Amino acid sequence: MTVEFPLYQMMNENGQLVREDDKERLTDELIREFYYHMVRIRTFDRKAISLQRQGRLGTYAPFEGQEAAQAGSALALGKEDWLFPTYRDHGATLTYGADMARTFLYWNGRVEGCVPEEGKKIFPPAVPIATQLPHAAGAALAEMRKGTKNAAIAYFGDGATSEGDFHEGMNMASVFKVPAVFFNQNNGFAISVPIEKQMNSKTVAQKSVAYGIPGVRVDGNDILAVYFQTMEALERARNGEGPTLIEAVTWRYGAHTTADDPTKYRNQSMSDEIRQTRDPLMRLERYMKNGDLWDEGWINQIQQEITDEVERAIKEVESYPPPKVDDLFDHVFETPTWTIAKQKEEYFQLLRGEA
Ligand SMILES: Cc1ncc(C[n+]2csc(CCOP(=O)(O)OP(=O)(O)O)c2C)c(N)n1
Ligand SMILES: [Mg+2]
Repeated sequence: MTVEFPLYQMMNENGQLVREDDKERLTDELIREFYYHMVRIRTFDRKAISLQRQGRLGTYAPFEGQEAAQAGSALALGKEDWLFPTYRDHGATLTYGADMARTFLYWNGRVEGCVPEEGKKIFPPAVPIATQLPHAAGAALAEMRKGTKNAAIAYFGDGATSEGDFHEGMNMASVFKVPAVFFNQNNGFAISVPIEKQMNSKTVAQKSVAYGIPGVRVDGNDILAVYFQTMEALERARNGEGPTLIEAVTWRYGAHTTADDPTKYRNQSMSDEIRQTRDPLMRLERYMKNGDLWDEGWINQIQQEITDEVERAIKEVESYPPPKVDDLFDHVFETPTWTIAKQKEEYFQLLRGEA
């Protein structure tokens, strides 16, 4: 049986609107906001790789190529919504208001990197694949029971859809009709495993059928499509219509992490080709140029502001007090279990030279 989930686009590769009517939904201000955030997160991402290469940051998971999927979806969120990211979603968390210095600290293994800005409901990145989906379903259920209009969004990759937690989260959310958005970034790979070797379904979006919820397949490099589809999913969530599965079809240009070499499992010429034709920033640039919105002065100004912001964040990170050994043990549970308490005691004995 085939279930068709056509790719939804608002803006084609040449930066032209697919349906002229959509022009009414757009303002120059919104377009500039999209562009600003994509430049900002791309600048962050490139800097993180450079710092890792210089030994100033730990292993890092780049997201270049996925900026439209991340910024577009995060900009659709309301201020009181919950965001459950993975290790590759700093573009989304930064756009949603995560602190940049703390985001760098996360990649230096610092517990401070898991603490969101006051009032921001951003969870620490989930590294165990798909575990954040049941968390998001639970947070959404809690908001529903409290009678708020807040929703939860969970980010996850194509590989995550083969995990039990994906199905458990989707099932729970659909049965209880919770206000959740399951935002999948299909970048074609789970580390070195291409999607065709990982699942038998043609699309991620069609998995929504099994749970009786709306599913949409959007061009994840088209920020307009991502933003408006996420907005609609959030509206359904807030109106009591339950969860939505969004598949944003995208591509990561670089390695899975800085510890990976993608040339071992794929032909990188595909990345070069996508960069030429479907790059999310390039596409919006073409749209802006077509509509006379492109202003070199403004571009240089935001690039300078962003570079300064990134440099300030790095300065802050590098003058941070050193980590405490206690941090290794203290935040696993609210009250440590006896096993953790014992491990901590033994480790301190070792450090004192008593063990
Ligand atoms: C439960 C679990 N199994 C395996 C891993 C190792 N692992 C880390 S990332 C990854 C691939 C995930 O791919 P995908 O969900 O497509 O996300 P992407 O990395 O492409 O953003 C795997 C298998 C893990 N972190 N957690
Ligand atoms: Mg993937």
